[in-house]
Amino acid sequence: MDKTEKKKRVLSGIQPSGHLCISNHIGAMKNWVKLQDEYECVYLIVDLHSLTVNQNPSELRQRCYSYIAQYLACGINPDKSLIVVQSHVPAHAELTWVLNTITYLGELNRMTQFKDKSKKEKNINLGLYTYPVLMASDILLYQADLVPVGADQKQHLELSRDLAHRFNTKYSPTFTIPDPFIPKQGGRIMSLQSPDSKMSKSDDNPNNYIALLDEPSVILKKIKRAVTDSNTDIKYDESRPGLYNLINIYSAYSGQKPSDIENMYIGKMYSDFKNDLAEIIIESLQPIQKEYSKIFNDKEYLDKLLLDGAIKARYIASKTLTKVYRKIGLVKKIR
Ligand code: ATP
Ligand code: LTN
Repeated sequence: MDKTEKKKRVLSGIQPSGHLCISNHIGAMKNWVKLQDEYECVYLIVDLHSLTVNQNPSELRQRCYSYIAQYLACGINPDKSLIVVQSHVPAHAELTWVLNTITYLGELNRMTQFKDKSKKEKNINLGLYTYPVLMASDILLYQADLVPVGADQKQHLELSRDLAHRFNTKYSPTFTIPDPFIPKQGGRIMSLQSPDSKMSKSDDNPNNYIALLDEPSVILKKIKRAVTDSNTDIKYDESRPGLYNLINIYSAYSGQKPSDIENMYIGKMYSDFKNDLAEIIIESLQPIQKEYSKIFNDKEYLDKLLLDGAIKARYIASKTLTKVYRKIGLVKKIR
């Protein structure tokens, strides 16, 4: 890249609900780490989003710190990227209100995540419904060019693009239109016990996911118990969803192609494959867990980092919000 050329911006976020798990890592965070050198990156802990489901206040606060430490342990480098707690930047909520006024009910009614969550949740609140608008505001505030996420966020990102385009057309060019960045393989990691539904960090059954902080013995047990099928050969075949999913996980952590993995296991048994897979996951997560244990208790360091992130993020966000308020006709704030 030409030195005078401005770096493009990457933005992504995860809600602090449940235990960060390998699906979040494979689908999103591994790409976050890779993109840090080429892009200016902003990585959010979207705590306002997490309020759309019931939370225990003290657990939520602890979990936010734990997520920040896990971001760092996974390789997010605070010298290169901003780590920001969404609620530390009021402009997220402010822009959401403006975007609410250009979002159609029909668009939100079509959101599959809302439909899925409202089937499972008793607490179907307005926040859950307008969740995708808050997400659009996260992205558009920072004029993000690229948004690394798992495949489940494609529809939300489409809405962000539509809202940006709608605003730009109604007023004048204001928002960058963001592109999704979804891994070709590993964009949709499935549940270990029910491989027809996606792996989810808030799943009530911990056997369905592997958390980044799971102990080696737990990882081995969960992989051994993972549902496969009654065949005996190791084949990368979408019609065998349990095994297909395990090969995707194997491939993500070993860097080997599914076809090479198939070849390595010709004539071998499921148990051989599963033992190796567990070992590969354990080895990949070990350095993350080691690093995590060093930083998690250093609240002073984490707070300092968050303050730095918040100050820089507020500056970027306020530039966009000021522009938006001017364009829609709000009276300028007297300072
Ligand atoms: P929850 O169960 O709390 O709703 P989740 O596991 O679905 O959580 P999110 O916080 O919604 O995770 O998503 C964090 C990031 O991980 C997003 O980029 C999302 O696309 C990605 N992601 C979530 N689930 C998967 C999955 N099964 N496979 C790949 N990527 C995923
Ligand atoms: N909705 C996302 C989390 C999220 C996000 C964002 C992702 C909130 N704001 C901005 C990318 C960019 C999810 O994964 N459930």
